[in-house]
Amino acid sequence: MSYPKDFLWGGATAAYQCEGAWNEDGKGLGEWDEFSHKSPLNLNGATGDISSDFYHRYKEDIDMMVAGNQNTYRFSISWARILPEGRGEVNPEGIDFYNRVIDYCLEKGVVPNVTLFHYDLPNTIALQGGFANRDTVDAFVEYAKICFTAFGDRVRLWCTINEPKYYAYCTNMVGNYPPNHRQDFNRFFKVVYHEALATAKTVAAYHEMNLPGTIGVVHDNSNVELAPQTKEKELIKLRGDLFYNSMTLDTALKGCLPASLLLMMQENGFDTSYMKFEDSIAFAKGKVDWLGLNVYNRFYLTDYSEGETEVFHNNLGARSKMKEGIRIKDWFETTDDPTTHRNLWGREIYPQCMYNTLVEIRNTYGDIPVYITENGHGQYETADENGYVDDQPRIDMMQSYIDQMYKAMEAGCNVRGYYAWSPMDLYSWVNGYEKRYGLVRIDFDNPDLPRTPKKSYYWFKNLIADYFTNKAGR
Ligand code: BGP
Repeated sequence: MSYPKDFLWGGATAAYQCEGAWNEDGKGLGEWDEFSHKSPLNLNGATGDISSDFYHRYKEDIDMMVAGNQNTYRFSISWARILPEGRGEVNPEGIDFYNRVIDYCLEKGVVPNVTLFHYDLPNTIALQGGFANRDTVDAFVEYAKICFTAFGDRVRLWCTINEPKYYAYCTNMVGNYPPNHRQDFNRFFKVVYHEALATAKTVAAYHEMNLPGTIGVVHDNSNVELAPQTKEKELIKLRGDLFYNSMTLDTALKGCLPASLLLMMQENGFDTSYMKFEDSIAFAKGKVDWLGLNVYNRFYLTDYSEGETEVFHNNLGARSKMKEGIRIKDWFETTDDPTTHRNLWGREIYPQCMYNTLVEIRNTYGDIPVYITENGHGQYETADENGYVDDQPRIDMMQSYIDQMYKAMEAGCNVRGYYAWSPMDLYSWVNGYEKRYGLVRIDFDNPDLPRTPKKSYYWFKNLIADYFTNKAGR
């Protein structure tokens, strides 16, 4: 059936970006607390100390989702709220908080989709090297098992790690996320590898516990497409996929690392000594039940031209003309498609990537269930005197991506759900509160943090109603 009756429609958030309560009820320090409080690289000084205050207002926010016809909510657990020191003693108040959120979701008919790690390590773990340190793999599995034991009777959808590659990329290549390493390929690959291993071991541990749910990993969609002028088409496509996709997707979906990735790394002098032969058993045993895709853009590549390796990233929005991309010496470089537009942060808006990636994933990895775990549009916003925002560009953007998702479902892709990033305004990594994504406005200048649905909230509500009236079960 192309359009399932039990399709999930909802929104996604991450703990650091919406909870606030950064030092309440026994929570330990996270790496983002440290970064946002102390780093000169925190460009606008914003923090997640209070953010949307979801910690205290979760009922109001979940009520708003329900009133908007949403039947699922994707959120992440703050590792440092459960284990303030990263390992060892559990914080019972942290467990209580997520119990309250999960129970309230279930009471309201909302399916919780829970991510174990969304960018924010406990600071103690970060200080020991984070995912660049193999010990973090074991620490992560311990933490995951605590969550499975506490919440696994009620949570049916689990995700290990949000965007392992993008997290590794921002922390080690762009350098805009803590610990802010720049163009450190060795650390980049090592972090993605250990995240893949942590995913595999956690998936295996979850399956061994025989709980009544399923577990996946969330990848930042990275389908590689080639500019027509590209000369070495097969090579650039292969290198692009190895760099952006295969450590996460091949390990999670096929249960192994591709040999060509190791050859590419070794031929280019990268360290692979941390990869252990025995890990292949962990990968084989740790295949996920479903794949989450955060769909924003594609990677549009062509042959390497000249110059040193350089990462292009725009954290300044309209204050910069920088277009997002990368040039990797002797490998490939990203390029511009003159027919597409970019958002004010220099990221390409390309709805067709939704269809293209879903079809490519099915062709490469088979009939795996896929959830679109994030899709949304960041923009500057001004509210009218009633706090209302007419965010038509967001509606246009999301509708065009959803149309492409429908097209892929018609073509037989096994899509099971769609999550808007984000159900309400929240903190945007490095861009703070300037860059808005929410379907519901939060006035962060008002200490009461009042919520006001935007135009897109009503559009999404009607779209969901229309799906169940006109599409589901067809
Ligand atoms: C994804 C992250 C989210 C969210 C979104 C928008 O990569 O999973 O956490 O932040 O991107 O990103 P940004 O806020 O940097 O624009």
